[in-house]
Amino acid sequence: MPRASVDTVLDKVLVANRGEIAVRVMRTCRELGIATVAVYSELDREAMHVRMADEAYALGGHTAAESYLNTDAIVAAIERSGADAVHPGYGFFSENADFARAIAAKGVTFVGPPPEAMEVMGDKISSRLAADKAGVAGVPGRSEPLTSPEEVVSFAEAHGWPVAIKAAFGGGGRGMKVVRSAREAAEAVESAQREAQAYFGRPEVYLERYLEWPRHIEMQVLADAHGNVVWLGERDCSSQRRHQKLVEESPAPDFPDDIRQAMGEAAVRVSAACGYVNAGTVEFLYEGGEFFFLEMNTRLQVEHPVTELVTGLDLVAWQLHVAAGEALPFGQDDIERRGHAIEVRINAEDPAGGRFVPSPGTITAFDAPGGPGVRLDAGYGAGDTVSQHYDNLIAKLVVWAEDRELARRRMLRALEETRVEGVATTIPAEIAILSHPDFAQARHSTKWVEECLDLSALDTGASPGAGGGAGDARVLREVTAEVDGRRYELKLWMPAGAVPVAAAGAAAGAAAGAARQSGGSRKKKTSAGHSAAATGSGSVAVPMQGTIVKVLVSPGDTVRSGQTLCILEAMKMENAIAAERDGVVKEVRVSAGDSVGAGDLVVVIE
Ligand code: MV4
Repeated sequence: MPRASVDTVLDKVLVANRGEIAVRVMRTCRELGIATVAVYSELDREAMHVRMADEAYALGGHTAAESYLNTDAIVAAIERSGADAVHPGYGFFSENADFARAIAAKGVTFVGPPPEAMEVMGDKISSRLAADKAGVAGVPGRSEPLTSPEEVVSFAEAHGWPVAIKAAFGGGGRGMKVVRSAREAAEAVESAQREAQAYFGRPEVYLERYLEWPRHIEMQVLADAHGNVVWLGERDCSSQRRHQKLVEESPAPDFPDDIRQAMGEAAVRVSAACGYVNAGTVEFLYEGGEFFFLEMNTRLQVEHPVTELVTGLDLVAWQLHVAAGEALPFGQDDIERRGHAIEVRINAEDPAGGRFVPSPGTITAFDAPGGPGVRLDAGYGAGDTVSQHYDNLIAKLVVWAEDRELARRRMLRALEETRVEGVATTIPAEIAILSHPDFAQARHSTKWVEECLDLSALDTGASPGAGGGAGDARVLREVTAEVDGRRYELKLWMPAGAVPVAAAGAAAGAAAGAARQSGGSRKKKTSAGHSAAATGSGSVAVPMQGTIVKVLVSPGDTVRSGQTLCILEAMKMENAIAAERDGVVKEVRVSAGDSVGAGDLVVVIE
């Protein structure tokens, strides 16, 4: 396939992103002979994507808003570097039509779709209508905004309970409410509208029938500016928690080829209907042999390597070729898919007890896995710091093998080779998922991790597990011992006071890193195992850092175990903080708008 001409059109690409995806994009640029430009925040001056780039420009600032979302600073870096294209990665500006227009106005190529396509797909109601016009059905529902709880009831009486209320201008599952009866409708509508306003700046919500046990299957497409659109195969992303994917694979297990073909053709029709150009992903829910359009992601996705390993195509290279105006030199019949690929996300989060609490800090050691069929896309190395200000994805581990079972075993092998110290990671949760018989036999769905997988006994190395009270924080110490000449690796959980700081291992490193990260201002918390669920008393604490968006009780109120006391917005989600026993509210220590840290006491019940 001819692919050498892109470097005559694009000399220099600025990557308006950070972490693993910026590194990923730069690798392909290097292979294509295109110079790379990094941009960086104050916290990322020494980051891997900066080290990797040919040149780099400071954006200033710490938060995303001050740096990677600062249009003026990025435009200034484009001008100073003389870059002739911008690759946005995912997140940040990748689906921002105004940014794409702003740089196009300067004669700079945006490595992404036309802004009009982003706009059609950016809004759930208009994307549903666009898919519908292309002959691709969404989940049965209504393609107009909801105005009253009565509409929920009349829709459910016609189509059956439960019903999903979704943000019209949202995506990714934030703000979705499931309503199971007429009596829940009013509160669900109010809550959905409030979340939609908080997250997306628009309160409009709409209705769909709620599918109880769907799989999330998405189709990769690639479109050029000459009217060619091809589909490259699906990814099954059903293993997720709180709408953050944990494991992705291709092909989807137990997915008949005639449905694959129909889904691929549907994805191509949706893409063509919105004038799409670039790599893109059309998401579907799949249940009972039927698939329904969910949304289209008009960017390169985190999980794109799964498709790369199965098709042998470099999606970033094809994004660049297409952005340079080349026609795709292959058609649908030329695309071959071979074997099975699985990806897991290694996040700096402590999955103990299924809580997935962010674990920012400095990575003190990072041993990468290797061997046959293993690819690691990392954005950090040993010595790098994961900041609480950005996404905490450290790396993606991707494997390929001839079939699913071989790929599953290869992934477990590679995960066991991987060693990350200094921060807690999702690796123990990934191992639990991959080694579970339900996953091995592909009986999982979008709700499986949250409803069926028991992560309560996970050995995350970051806490001593259940039972440790707040007062006896312990730290993990790993020791090698020989008994009769045989080598053993021992894990010891020592009382924190009994271990010298320098030898305290992963947990102490993580805590110290977190404290340094925030300039020492953040209150130091005990281990992640200390949460509302673990206290078992009338003292209700929040499990993670966030903002209180609503307080539902006042002193003197009688409450029952399980009743929601307040709503915490954290990790992009609203979390209900519930009472763990019946009683009377003695004290309410927070009000709406307060920032809280993990372990902060919010309500006292007597
Ligand atoms: C649904 C659904 C069931 N029925 N819509 C969540 C993410 C957002 N993009 C759409 N989501 C869902 N929409 C109807 N009508 C179940 C989900 C869902 C889900 C979808 C994809 C991946 C993971 C998920 C986890 C829980 C719920």
